[in-house]
Amino acid sequence: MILSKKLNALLFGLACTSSYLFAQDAKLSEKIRVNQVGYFAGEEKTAAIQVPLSIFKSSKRWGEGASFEIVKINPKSEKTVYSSKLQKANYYPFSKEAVRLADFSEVKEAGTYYLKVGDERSFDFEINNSIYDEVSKSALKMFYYFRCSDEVTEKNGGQWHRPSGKPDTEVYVHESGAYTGQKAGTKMSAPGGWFDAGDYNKYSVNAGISTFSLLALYEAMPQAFPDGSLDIPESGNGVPDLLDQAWWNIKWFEMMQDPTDGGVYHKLSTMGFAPVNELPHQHTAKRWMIGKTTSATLNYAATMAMASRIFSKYESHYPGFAARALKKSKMALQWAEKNPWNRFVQPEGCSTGKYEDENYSFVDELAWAKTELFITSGDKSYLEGTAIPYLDIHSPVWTHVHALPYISLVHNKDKVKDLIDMDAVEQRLREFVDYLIFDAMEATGVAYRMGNKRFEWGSNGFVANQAMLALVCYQTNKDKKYLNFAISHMDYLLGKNPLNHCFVTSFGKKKSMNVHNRLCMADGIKDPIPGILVGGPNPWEIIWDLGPEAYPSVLPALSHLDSDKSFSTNESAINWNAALVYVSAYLNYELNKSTK
Ligand code: 9MR
Repeated sequence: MILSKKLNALLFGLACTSSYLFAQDAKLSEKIRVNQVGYFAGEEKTAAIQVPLSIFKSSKRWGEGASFEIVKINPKSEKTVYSSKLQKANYYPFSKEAVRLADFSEVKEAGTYYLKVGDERSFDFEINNSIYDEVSKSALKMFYYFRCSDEVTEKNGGQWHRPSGKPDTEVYVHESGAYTGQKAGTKMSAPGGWFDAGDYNKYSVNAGISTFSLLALYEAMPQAFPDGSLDIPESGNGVPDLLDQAWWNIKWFEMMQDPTDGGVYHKLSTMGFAPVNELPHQHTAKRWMIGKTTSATLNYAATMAMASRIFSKYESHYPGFAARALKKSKMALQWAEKNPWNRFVQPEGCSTGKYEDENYSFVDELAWAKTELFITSGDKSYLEGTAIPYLDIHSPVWTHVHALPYISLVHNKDKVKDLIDMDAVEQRLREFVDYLIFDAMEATGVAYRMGNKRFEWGSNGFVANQAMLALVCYQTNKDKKYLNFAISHMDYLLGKNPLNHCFVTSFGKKKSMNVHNRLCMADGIKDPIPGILVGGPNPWEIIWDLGPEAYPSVLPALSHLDSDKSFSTNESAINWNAALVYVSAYLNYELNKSTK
């Protein structure tokens, strides 16, 4: 027994040494960028290889090129299973680099691989049929760790368990939100919800769009996260875990409405941010209902109308909710119609997030609210004055919710197709995404096959949201270009990017370790909460945190630092994660149906 143990250890040692030796043949290169999690066996697979800019001065850009190899790592050996030429070089203006893509879509066998160019190699990556199983689960589980007014148990949360904090059973209406309805000082109770981002406050407009993305996934793919799939306290309650997660926010959001007049408070917040070394239960500052805005109220009307139709399927679990939510949605719409231009003004003495809407119109929020009410009620008159299906589309973000009504219409096509011109709805959405695809395949983003040009706060959120739009287009006609666009955007988030960095915590090889998030900064645990998508490169506000000198580069796609002090590039936020959940889960389920 002892001998065989020793023998095993020896053999194991030899095996490790030999694969180590193999790996040493080629040295790891920052210039070879792959999706560090991996690729779907049957789908497009590309890696990006940075080459000298001088390539554009030589004929090499168009002609002869270096070749690459895909090496399969077996337990005791490594073998080149595929080789081909790199594609012609393209210029990526956002990082000022020349990039050649390696297409190895033909490699379809499950396994662990790396990509080799000359004597340089990439990180290892996997190829299999359910490559986003773990990423999608972690991205959704993140919402459990972010729960306000709840403990994270050791059973469900492992090493990230923590006591309950911020009960929010005593919240006071601030004078900034008291110009209609309830008086300043009124005591309200609004427990639950998610901490918005790196801070412990709850902001209505961001809560709404995040809830939307999760519920939209449910409407697109109700089977994606069945009951028991996530290991959360509600697992086993007979409701899909996806809805359990959304519910935690919805039950709080419901309480953000002034019951006397239907207006919705803009945020539930302390007056200042909590110190970064305090967990929720350690920070007990007074909580306020601050501001009452048209954007928050319309966002609420939309979210409640959508939640009403979805949770009506689970009436026995949430008795009365569906009818109540629809009523509250209508009340909210009425308030907003009477108060069509109430913008958020940060009150004096308050320094928490503004989610301000001063430069934007509410045309999109109105269209979203009315369209959700139309879908839920079947009353076509709600569409009047919304410009749907001819409303302009933008990449979804809390200031721009134009695309959301289109998404819900596509997801509810069967229910509404006799009442609205669905061809026009789908065409409008596809036209917008086709433009993003043009950018990704033929214009500025061609080097990385990236449609996103918006390197601003939460750039990774734009990448994920654009991928979500593409997947909704895919549902309209099953055109593979939409699927490929989403896959390529996931590749970007998981490592195939100019920083060679994986932006989702606990995944990849060059990992995000130091996310700007108080839960992670104050818990004394080295590893961050898993499944967090960090904000991403953003050159504009780095001056607010560490300053430009601290960053490796101030070029748009390179202005990112894995530092917990870099809140402008390395924070978490529920809206970015919710889109990641949609995209990773949709792809995983769609491409892996047969094995579920
Ligand atoms: O998402 C917001 C971004 O668009 C703004 O530029 C930025 C600065 O005002 O604020 C972001 O939102 C933050 C909010 O204000 C407070 N909680 C953290 C949010 C995400 O970074």
